[in-house]
Formats: sequence, structure tokens, C-alpha cells
Amino acid sequence: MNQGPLDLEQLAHTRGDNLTTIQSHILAEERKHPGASGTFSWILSALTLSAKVISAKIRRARIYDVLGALDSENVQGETQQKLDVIANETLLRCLGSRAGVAVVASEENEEPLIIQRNAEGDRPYVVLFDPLDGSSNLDVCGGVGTIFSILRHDRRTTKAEDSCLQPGKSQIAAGYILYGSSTVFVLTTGNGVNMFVLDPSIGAFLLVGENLMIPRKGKTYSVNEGNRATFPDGYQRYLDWAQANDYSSRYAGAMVADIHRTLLKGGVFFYPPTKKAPEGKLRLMYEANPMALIVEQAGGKAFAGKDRILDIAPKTLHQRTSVVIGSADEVDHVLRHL
Ligand code: AHM
Ligand code: MG
Repeated sequence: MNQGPLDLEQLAHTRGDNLTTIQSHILAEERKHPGASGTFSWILSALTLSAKVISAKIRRARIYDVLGALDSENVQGETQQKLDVIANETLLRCLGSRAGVAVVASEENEEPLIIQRNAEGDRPYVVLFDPLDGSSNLDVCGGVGTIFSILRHDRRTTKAEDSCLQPGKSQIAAGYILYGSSTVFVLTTGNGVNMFVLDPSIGAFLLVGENLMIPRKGKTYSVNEGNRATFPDGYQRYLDWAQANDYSSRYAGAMVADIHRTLLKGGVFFYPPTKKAPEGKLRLMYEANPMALIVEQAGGKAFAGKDRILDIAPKTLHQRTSVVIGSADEVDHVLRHL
């Protein structure tokens, strides 16, 4: 049906606002804090720039042959994908040039990198990230993502790692970018969760969802059931219960894609301890913590066994944890079986 030309004024009126980019959203947020120096906005703009660069490279990867594995391994002993390296370098280069960044730490680097040793005044932040989560999905055009966590830099520490080792509840912002059928940026600064989608034709992330709330229930579980035989008994009991109660299963194999679906549709994502990964597979500092903050800010829950993820006192930068993250009622169903 031809609806005739779009009346933008009318559209703005019905929406009750104008188009909002992530940049204007962040500036508006910052204006609410009169003392803010603007450095935080610069960091977020480095992250949005990285997201656009990584998104563009992923979309062209097949054509320019950057898919597939390199010969090198990362600190976890896993083979790096070419795009893992590219994404890591993109983030390091974008963040490294911004005032406000004292320390950066990446899944791909054993040690945190000090951007400015005597971080004073306008350089007070630590940024941790997983540059390309779920990268084994790349060869098959599956969803992959970037996850980040922002902490305040502790100027009293002499070792960069010590400044990173803060519990998740100290995060001042966290987010992820999902490179899926569109590129989606989900962000929390500790005051609700907002969602932006990249319009590649204008190169801007536009606000498409404000104050997202995860559904309280959702009969979907998301777990690698291939590992079921080596899960602790409680998780196996939960799966028996869920299957007896008509639950569906969805598993993308990339945490960002699985959490994004869980956030929007409800359900529970979990990665329990397994024989291969007795502490769990996912990393506390740059996977579990940021996802836990986002999901809690959206009204959900995030646990590692019986402990709230955001309360865990970290011991090492790359430490692993089990996770149970999602709709409040669904997380409770898992926990009561443990
Ligand atoms: P990665 O950071 O090396 O990509 O690993 C993390 C990924 C998560 O995205 C995903 O949830 C999980 O590993 C999948 O693991 P598995 O293949 O064991 O199910
Ligand atoms: Mg990862």
C-alpha cells in the first residue's frame, strides 16, 4: 500500500521526540551531572567508533578474506581469529588516544595496558573488554559481539591489574555490541538500559529502546547441552524440570547473541562448571560482570552458582566463572535446583 511521503514532523510528534544518536544521548546524560568533565563521553565515543569500524570489517570479512584462524594463540591458549586481532587492535587504538583512559585490559592480552601511568585529573577510567566474543561463529555468519566494562581507576595502585580487580558492582558503565543482522549497541551507565541500532547509511547509532526491562518470565533456556553429562547435578535436575514443563531451547554459541535474545524475549542463559572448565568457561571481568550489570539494570538477575555475580571479589584479570543470567523468575528456577 502506498502511504505517500513520510511526514517527518508528524513522525517526531507521534514519537514524542526527535531522532536521538548515541552521542547526543550520552551528552544529555552527562548534562544531568553538573560536575562532569566530559571525559566519560570521550570514552564512549571511542567505543562507538570502534564498534563502527569492527562492524564494517565483519560485514566485508568474507570478501576481503579476513575470516579464519591465525597461527597464534591468546592468553587462554585458544587459537585467535584474524578478526579477534583486528577487533582488539581497533579498540586499543581508539581508546588509547582518548583522554580519560588510564588502563585498558582485553581478553586478548595477558596484562592490562597502562595508557597513562600517573593518571590524574582527566584520566580516571579503566576499560575492560572482550573485543570479539563468540568469534568461532564468524565463519558461518553467526552473531558475534564486543563486551565492555568501565571502572574508575584507582590512582593509589601501582600495578595496573590491581586497578582492574574491582567487583562488578563498582562498574560505572557496561555494554555490548552485537554484530548480527543489524549492529546493536546496548548500554547502561547504572541508570537503566538503552538500546541503539547502527544506521550504516549515516554512520550513527540511533536510539531504538529506552529503559529496557527483561520479561519477568520466559520459558526458554540457553545452554550448551552437549556438556550436560558433566554439569553438576543441580543443573541436570533443572534441565529435567524445564523439559517436563515445556521449555524451549535456544543457543547461539555466542554469549552476546544469547544474552541479547534473553534480554528482549525473557528466559535464562547459563554456562555451568563442566569437566573441561571446572570454574565455568566465561570470564568474570569482561564477560560476566558487564552482562550482569546490564541484566540487573533491566530487572533481571545474574548469579554464579549461589553468589550474585556483581558481588564477587575478583582475584585475577582473566578468572573464569559459571553464570546463570536472565529473567528473575527463570534464574530462581535454576537456583532452586542447585
Ligand atoms: P570466546 O570469548 O573465546 O569467544 O568464548 C566465549 C564464548 C561465549 O560467547 C559463548 O557463550 C561460549 O563461549 C560458548 O562456548 P561453548 O562453545 O563451549 O558452548
Ligand atoms: Mg568471549
